Amino acid sequence: MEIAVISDLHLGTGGAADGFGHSDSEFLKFLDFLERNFERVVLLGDVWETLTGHWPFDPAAELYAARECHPEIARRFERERYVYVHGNHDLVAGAVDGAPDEFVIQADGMRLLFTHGHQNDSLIQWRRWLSELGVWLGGWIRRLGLAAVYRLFAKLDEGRGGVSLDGGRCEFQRWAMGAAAYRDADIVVTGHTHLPTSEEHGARLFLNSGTCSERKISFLSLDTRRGCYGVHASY
Ligand SMILES: [Mn+2]
Repeated sequence: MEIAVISDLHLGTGGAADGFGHSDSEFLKFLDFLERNFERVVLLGDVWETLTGHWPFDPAAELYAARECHPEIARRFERERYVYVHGNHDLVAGAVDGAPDEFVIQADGMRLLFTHGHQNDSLIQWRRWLSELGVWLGGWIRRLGLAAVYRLFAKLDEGRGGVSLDGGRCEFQRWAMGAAAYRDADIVVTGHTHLPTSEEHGARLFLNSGTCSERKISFLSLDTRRGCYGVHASY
């Protein structure tokens, strides 16, 4: 089976707090390319930004507003080819659309686990209101044009998330490999970190789809028949 994976689009309601950074028409051409070349396109979480509204804690309203702001992309994602797994910024899609928080498929003798990866973050798991308040404040910092402050907070949050470019020391990858072992998966595919990655851990493979926000484009190509797993990034 040939599968493409994209994640972390953070499609919002337009304006300065919308981190998507692409024109919808250009992005639709990228989706055309994926649809032409892959049987399935997995949307691996943080597709919609539902945490940075003018008021906090109304993610369902933000989800509808974000879709109204990007109507053609929203319609496109309803096609049968797309599989939607929610993340932490679009957690509400679990309740609204029935999007699962993980998805396992078996193809050509390989077992693949798809999960966004926020489940690894103890702040998101145990103090969700606090992490969501932080994201909401981040939205206002961007609206107020304080880009340097926003970058500083993003950097601090990155350090907190236990993400390292060294796969052997990366806590996020260690968590993902544990999840893969638990699900008996040969390959675990994640998003969340915005770092496109491929790293072998013994007989298992860790993959991260990176991000399609902030004017960046990255995606994974998985060909289970040929055993080819590619990371593609424009940054
Ligand atoms: Mn995330």
